[in-house]
Amino acid sequence: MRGKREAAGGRRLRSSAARAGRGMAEARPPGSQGTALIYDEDMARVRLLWDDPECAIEKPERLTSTYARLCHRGLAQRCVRLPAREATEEELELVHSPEYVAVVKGTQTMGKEALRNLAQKYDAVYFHPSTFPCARMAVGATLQLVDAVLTGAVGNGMALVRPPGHHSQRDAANGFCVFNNVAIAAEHAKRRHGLQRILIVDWDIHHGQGTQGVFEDDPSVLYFSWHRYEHQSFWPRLRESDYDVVGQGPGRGFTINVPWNKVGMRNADYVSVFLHVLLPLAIEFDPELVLVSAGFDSGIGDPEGQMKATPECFAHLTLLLLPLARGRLCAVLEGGYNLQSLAECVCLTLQTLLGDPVPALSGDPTPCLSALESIQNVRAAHAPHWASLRHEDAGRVLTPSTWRGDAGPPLLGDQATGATDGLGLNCPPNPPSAAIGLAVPDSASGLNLPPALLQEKGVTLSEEEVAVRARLDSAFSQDQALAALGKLLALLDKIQTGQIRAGIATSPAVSEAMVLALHRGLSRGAQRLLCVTVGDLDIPEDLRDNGQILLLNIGGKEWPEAALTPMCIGLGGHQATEPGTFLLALTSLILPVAYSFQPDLVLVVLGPGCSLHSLHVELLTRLLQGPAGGRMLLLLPNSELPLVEALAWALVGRALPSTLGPFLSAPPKQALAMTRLCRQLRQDWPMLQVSVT
Ligand code: X5A
Ligand code: ZN
Repeated sequence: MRGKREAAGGRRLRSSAARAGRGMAEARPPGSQGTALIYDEDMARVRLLWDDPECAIEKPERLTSTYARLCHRGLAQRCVRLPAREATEEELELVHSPEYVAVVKGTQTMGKEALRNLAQKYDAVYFHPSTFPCARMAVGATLQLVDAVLTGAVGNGMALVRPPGHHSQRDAANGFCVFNNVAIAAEHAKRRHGLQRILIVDWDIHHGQGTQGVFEDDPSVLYFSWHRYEHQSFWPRLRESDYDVVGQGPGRGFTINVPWNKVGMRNADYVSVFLHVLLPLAIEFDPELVLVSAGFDSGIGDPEGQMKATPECFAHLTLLLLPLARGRLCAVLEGGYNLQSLAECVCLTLQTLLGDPVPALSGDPTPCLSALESIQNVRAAHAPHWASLRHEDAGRVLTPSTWRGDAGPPLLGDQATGATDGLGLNCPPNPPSAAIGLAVPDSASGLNLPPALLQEKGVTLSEEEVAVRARLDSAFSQDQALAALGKLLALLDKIQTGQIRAGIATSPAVSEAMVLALHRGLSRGAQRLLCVTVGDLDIPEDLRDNGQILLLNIGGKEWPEAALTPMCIGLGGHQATEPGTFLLALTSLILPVAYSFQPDLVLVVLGPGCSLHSLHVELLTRLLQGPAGGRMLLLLPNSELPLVEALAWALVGRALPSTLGPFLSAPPKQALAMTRLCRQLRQDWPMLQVSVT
């Protein structure tokens, strides 16, 4: 990618300078960032005036019923409410031609027949006398959101808009879209805010061919889209939606297309694509802003998408994007036509932006063959352009990229009605138990901690637990160590009984405390316990391979290969904690294994010799909240008190203090070892799969 990066304007240099003092955005006091919500019922005015079954699904209730659900859940009330505004014609012309803007402007005074005739010049479009003001407001709302995030007024946010935007092109309306809200916002961020790297994540189930076209030769905008494709038989049926279309000229490598060649894709398919395709490239790209073309026709029950990803999947997708760009994420509504599913998916997305814990991801964690085929193909297509994929022997492409005759007809008919009965869409997900528990020495009182933190006083230890005293090092006081253990176990109990969702504990004897916590966790009913250790920490034989504890060590002493089992995985050696190697391990191994295991509790333990960068400890903490639905206990040595502060904020969803860049690739030797390890483990942990072979 080096050549491209330089072509994008020496951004490495400038972006690190920007990091040193970023002005307004940097001045935001920690913890005061909010989540913006932009909604204006004026955008519900545009509606179809004639009979057209294709366009009838894009109706005003999409907006009003979604907003009603956000209010009902109390989510809208927790957001910073920003007014929408109508974009200026100059702003529209950041992407669209003046001639096209004039055409749309002219619809304000047209009668029904003239509107209908104009609509026929485009594919899947309708016009209404309020189309122009509404579409201008959809753009303006998106710009308001981007301005608020880029000036640091808020940390992230969502704009509920109509009409949608991602199919719209310089000179054409298309697929219900009039002006390209997100593309205009990206141009605005470049021109008005001087941004050099913007990531657009288009998780709508249709290909945003409009957005792709605007940025196809632009290396400053990385455009990612997945879409129902079915070998080019699904609308808009374009050759340019396939995985081998990667951008043009200086923009080669900056367009990522993931075609879904079958319907019925599930949570595991979506999360796999994020872990194995989007995240490695996005981390390497190191965006300054993330724009999400947030269409929810990719959610379960949607009549267009016919996919099966549940609403909580969108919480996980959001969680996975939040570490990028210091959390500067703007989600902008695109499609979504099952009113219940749409509203529920929006709730889960907004909840995650607000920092609430994500509910556990349901369903079999095995990606389907068709998804794996797409993953393999898109990784192969992008390997020449991105260092983070280059070490792979992903050279082979499996299926021809164009229309395949044997693909069979798309799934339509009864299943296409989008019934959501019995999908649990009516019952709200478990309300998050907001509390975070803390078990630290009294000397920690000077820390700047988030509010509503529960300070643990401790429990009396059982005799068995007191017996651990025998193992305690005599370098510190026994009373001190026992007090710490008592607090730790009390915290663990509260997590397991659901009184709190996560906790942080320190101990003068981390290794002993960890063993005790593992025993206690199992005895209190944990079925699957994921224990991620960083640094030199050992586990007694009786806790290895007991079928309930999955042990994953990062940066400890290297184990002989024979000591590796699916339940005892070592990424040994100090190299494992170096930035490039760690980030590769996180997306390609740690998270796939964790999501495959579906733990009911995650224990993260930092050993005494932990050399992982504190930013990466924070990152690990945030992302490992995904697999266990937020149930996590962090265990640190007493000497790591400053980290306690950062991790407490990480648990309540505060943005990372800096970006993950500049990108360093893992040394070839480490990358190769990782690939080998993943291959060894992928029979047991299905989310590690990146190919069908
Ligand atoms: C924004 C969006 C879909 C158009 C489908 C036309 N458009 N058949 O989801
Ligand atoms: Zn769509």
